[in-house]
Amino acid sequence: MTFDCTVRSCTVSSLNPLRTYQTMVTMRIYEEAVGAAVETGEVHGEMHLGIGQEAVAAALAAALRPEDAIVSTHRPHLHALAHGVDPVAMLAELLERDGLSRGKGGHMHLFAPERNFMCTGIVGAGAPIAAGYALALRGTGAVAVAVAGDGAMNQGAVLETLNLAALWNLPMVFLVEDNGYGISVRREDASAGVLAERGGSFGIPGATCDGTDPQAVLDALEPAFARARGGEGPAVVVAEVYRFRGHYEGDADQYRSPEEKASWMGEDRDPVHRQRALLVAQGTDASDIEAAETAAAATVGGWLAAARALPMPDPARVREDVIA
Ligand SMILES: Cc1ncc(C[n+]2csc(CCOP(=O)(O)OP(=O)(O)O)c2C)c(N)n1
Repeated sequence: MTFDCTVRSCTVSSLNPLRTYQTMVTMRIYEEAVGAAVETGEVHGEMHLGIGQEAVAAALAAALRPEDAIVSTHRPHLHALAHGVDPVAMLAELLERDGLSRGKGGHMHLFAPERNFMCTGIVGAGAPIAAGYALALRGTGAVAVAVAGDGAMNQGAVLETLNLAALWNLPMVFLVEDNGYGISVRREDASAGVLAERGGSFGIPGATCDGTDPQAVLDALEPAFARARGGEGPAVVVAEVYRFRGHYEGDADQYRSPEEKASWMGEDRDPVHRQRALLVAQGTDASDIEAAETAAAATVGGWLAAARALPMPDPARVREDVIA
């Protein structure tokens, strides 16, 4: 099964606002459902959700082609959905069932080789892996995306990969979701300079965009993807976002003030509400908006039921896929 983020079928650079809204609502409900499963004890262990970062994923869905590769982070679900990774198999994996990684990976080790998708919980480690994909894809017109948080941009692996990507002219896009924090550490206290300029001395161009607006993100991504597809090498795109939940589910989250949270999470800046407001301002029929919301909820409800119907991992298969 794949999640049809129909925003991907756009042939021009402007997103279909209603379809984009439905995609973003679907993504939010998906993450909320996973959060609820953590709360009820259905899921154990750390869980990092992408709630608040839906606009980036929706734009990514529009920019990506099926043959592209993407290596995500410890906050991977929305990027996986954007690249058409099977939403039921992923949910099953998150629910500790026989899912995408046969129950052996969990939420930070999602692998969908048929979609050229994977993620890693080692901060910054996705960049060199994405460079490997890019090396394999070089000359084909396909692109490898390395997703990073603002915190990851200070990791040696990312800085080394920026160098190699420029040196080897790799078709890569470094997509940085700058949510202002690496766990509890503010970007200002950890990062020197401007993140979009990190590749500057290697000759890599960078752009910063409003990560709460899917069209703004796509406007920044498109030239980066076009450059990489055209054999001109890598680019950096930084999307300024806010994570609405703690770093992980259960995080006491006392390092962010109520005022700061309110300034990002109010209806005027919440990406999902913003997209809805855009539809209203454009005169979209209220019944069409409601239909999109109903369809999103029904879709995720169906996925949840399908995932919960899958078996628990078979202990007899525990040694499969393990290489010593
Ligand atoms: C190499 C490494 N160091 C530390 C950690 C622990 N850790 C997990 S997430 C995280 C913060 C990452 O921040 P950022 O890259 O900004 O991503 P965000 O969580 O904000 O999405 C850290 C330090 C890790 N997983 N890997």
